[in-house]
Amino acid sequence: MKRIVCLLLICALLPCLAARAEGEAAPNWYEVFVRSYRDSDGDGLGDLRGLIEKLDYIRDMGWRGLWLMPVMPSPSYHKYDVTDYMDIDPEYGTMEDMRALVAACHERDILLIVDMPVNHTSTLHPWFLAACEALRSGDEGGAYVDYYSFNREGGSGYTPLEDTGWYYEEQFQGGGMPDLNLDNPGVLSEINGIFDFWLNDVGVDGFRLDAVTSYFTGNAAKNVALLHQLKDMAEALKPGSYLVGECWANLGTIAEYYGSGVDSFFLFPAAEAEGFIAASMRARSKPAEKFAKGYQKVLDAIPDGLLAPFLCNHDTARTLGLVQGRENPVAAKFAQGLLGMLNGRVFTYYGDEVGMVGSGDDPNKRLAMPWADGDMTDQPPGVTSVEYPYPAVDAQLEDPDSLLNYVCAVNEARLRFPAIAEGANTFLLAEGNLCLMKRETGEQTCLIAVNFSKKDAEQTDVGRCTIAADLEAGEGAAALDGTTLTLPPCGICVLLPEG
Ligand SMILES: [Ca+2]
Ligand SMILES: [Ca+2]
Repeated sequence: MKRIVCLLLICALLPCLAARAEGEAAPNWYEVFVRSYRDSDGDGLGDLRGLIEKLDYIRDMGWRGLWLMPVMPSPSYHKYDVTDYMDIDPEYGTMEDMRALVAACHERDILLIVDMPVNHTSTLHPWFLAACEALRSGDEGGAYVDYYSFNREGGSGYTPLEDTGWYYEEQFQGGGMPDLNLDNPGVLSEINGIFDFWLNDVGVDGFRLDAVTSYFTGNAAKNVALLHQLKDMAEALKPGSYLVGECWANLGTIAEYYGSGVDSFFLFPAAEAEGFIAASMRARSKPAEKFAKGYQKVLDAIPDGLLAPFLCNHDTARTLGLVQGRENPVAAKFAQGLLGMLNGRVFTYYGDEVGMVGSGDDPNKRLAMPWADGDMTDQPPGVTSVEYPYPAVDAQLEDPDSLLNYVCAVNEARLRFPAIAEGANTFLLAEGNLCLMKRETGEQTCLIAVNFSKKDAEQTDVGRCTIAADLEAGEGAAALDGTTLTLPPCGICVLLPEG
């Protein structure tokens, strides 16, 4: 009897242990705008319960990490201006729903991080209201006044506080987002309490740190020092928690910010139209060199950091437009394939897997996720363009050649072959249309071959290998004849060397 109980216990524990190791690797991340994702109660607004309904989809697609744009109470639809850092916006649900989401994610080995905008609060945050009240009553030393940066002169980045003669720092002007005074130890102590609440009480696995270059605008050294403190804070509160920062800047600056010890910073040099992925796809000649040069620059600048590559996010134009993929699903797939072959933690913006589009005004970039024809949330306020060039999720799930199933295959390859995400990269070849990369960890070596040509199959000698994953954006399949690999146009293939 005892033995059976023991066995049962071991059986119950084993999946947890195995799952933990897999979850920790989490090479594939998914950014979700809750409001536009899934509505569970029919009010037209996406919510946390709706997101829980879709966790099996997210898991089946191969994502193992989830970044939620802000979920805390806020007067805006996007919620980057917070009024209470320790609650959930009622539009999205309750703290009980949040805890249920954390549990449901962890049951599926999905890590969950929440957006943490601590550069600024809402003008309606009780701290700011108290500070303004104090100033209006002539109490300059009043409670919370030193939580913000007030002056009498105004100047760049300052907004007048009506009827007072005071100005407050507001780097994102017009949004009702006064900057916190991050020099104030009292504010840092509040942040420590907020981190503790989310990491330990709610149980999330880390944070996406919003707008880190605006902590102290124009002072990278101070920003890096503060990020160092925030990383230490998170590590002390919950060892192993994951922090990824939004340092919207050039490669040199991003590399400098890695000095803070924060795990990752979004890799803007890979993203958007001018990033090396879209730029190499557009190149009229030598696309492989262009890609290799762009990527090698990143690897040289950030030799030890955990990269966080992405193509687009809620602030940028969506991928489909970047790569002229509206009428060209091959280009749409190829972009996702190239992204998926990079090192580190790859972030996909929700809806990119079904070819959503959006550019211009922010709400256009945050449209409702199309689950089926007519099955979606309301569109965010202020939308000026609603268009869905590709079929909805349900139709794409049924179509083996869909963009969605291609993204799923890319994610699966990253899960099956950890060397893709974790391995040290060497370019074995980057000539004309062909690129051959080697990825090595202590345990695994794989090769990644890419044909950038839109028209012709290309051949290269890859040594004795087997094809481990064939990610074909277009027609045809990869083929090995001896040591000669033939790749169809826009073909990507993962190979395992023999012996
Ligand atoms: Ca709802
Ligand atoms: Ca600031």
